Amino acid sequence: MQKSYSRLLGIVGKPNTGKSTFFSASTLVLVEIASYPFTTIKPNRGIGYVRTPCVHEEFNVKDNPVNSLCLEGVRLIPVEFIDCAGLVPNAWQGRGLGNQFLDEIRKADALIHIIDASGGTDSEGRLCRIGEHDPLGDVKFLEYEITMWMANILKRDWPKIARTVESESRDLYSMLEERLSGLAIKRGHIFEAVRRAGLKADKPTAWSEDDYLKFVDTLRQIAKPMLIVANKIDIPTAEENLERLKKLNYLVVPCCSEAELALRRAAEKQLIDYRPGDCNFKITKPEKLTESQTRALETIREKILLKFGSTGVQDAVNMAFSKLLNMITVYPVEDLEHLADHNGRVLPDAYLVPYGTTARQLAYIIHTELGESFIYAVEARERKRVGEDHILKDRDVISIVSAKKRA
Ligand SMILES: Nc1nc2c(ncn2[C@@H]2O[C@H](COP(=O)(O)OP(=O)(O)OP(=O)(O)O)[C@@H](O)[C@H]2O)c(=O)[nH]1
Ligand SMILES: [Mg+2]
Repeated sequence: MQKSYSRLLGIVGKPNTGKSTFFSASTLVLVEIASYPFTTIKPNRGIGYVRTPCVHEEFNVKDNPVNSLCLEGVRLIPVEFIDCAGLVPNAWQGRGLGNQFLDEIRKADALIHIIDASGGTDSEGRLCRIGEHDPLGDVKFLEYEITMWMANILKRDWPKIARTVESESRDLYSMLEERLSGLAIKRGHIFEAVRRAGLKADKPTAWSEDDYLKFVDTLRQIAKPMLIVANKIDIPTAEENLERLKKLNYLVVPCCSEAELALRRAAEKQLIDYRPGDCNFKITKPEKLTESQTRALETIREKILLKFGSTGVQDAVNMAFSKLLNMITVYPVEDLEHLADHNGRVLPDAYLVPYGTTARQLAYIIHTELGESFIYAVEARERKRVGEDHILKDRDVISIVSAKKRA
């Protein structure tokens, strides 16, 4: 399986909303889960999967996955997750686990904000009467904390950067990219943030305090795109809040992390047939389940799967990749005839790449040498020869022809 994962997803939110439950359900890493705040104090890291229909059925071949898994037609591509400690108001100033928490999301490419949609935990994550807390406030709170944290990181150097841009005619984007490189923030993110905030990149000393904050807030939205998981959807008060959350400017996924965790664990023990994200499951070993386990599974089927179509965990992960990061799946192969690598393994790898990736860029992602010696590529579906600038489509199977005769 590949060692470096293309993207890191941060699982964030206030304490006690189900972040570790969501993480464990996605990765099957055993972590501490409990109904009080700050159960997690050190971040957990693990490997989960993006789910996509595998192309092997369409091409009518049997595959031998190497960098990913294929479960009966479902290709699971590994991605890395980080389960963060809970964040409380004014964390950016160091409250709670404050800056320590925030530092954990430095490397995250996208954020999954786990919300207790039932309104059963207050703004600090303490249990309260179900429905008492308004989860809409949790959205604004997290936006504010992350923006202020970023603004604070940059604040000390900002006056100097702004002056240098003007006095030495330096490029603001490059200077900021260098300063923010540890936060997985790229030049393109900065360029877009300045543009969207309607500011002038060559006159940063003229930016007001409000302009500066507007820029950082826009940069957060671009560089740390976020979706909302309306968790604990099994609790009756959650449904009304779900409808209200949907009116915000976010992708919102109804979710029951606890149900996904139960299903994944049962599937791991081969008690049920269930692939992450399935809309139903089949009990395979009824004799090994206790009466209460069977009842719990049937409740999940009836109250979650049949009602919402899935538990929501896998949908959230998939959406983070397809909608927040605009990523597609491509299958590079060496031997076009057999859709195989040089060891004869059919459709061995599935790569997640950003939409807009060209054939040559894919070659570089596979191997620098392959990128350098690229001649042309062949798209397997239509058996069409394509040039270096050809933009790849989702589920493309592509063979790269290079001067080095690799791939
Ligand atoms: N009803 C219900 N409870 C859930 C769900 N997901 C998690 N919980 C419960 O919520 C509580 C908190 O879960 P954790 O996963 O520890 O929450 P956390 O956000 O990681 O908490 P901290 O690490 O303290 O920030 C536990 O009692 C979980 O069993 C869900 O989908 N439905
Ligand atoms: Mg936790």
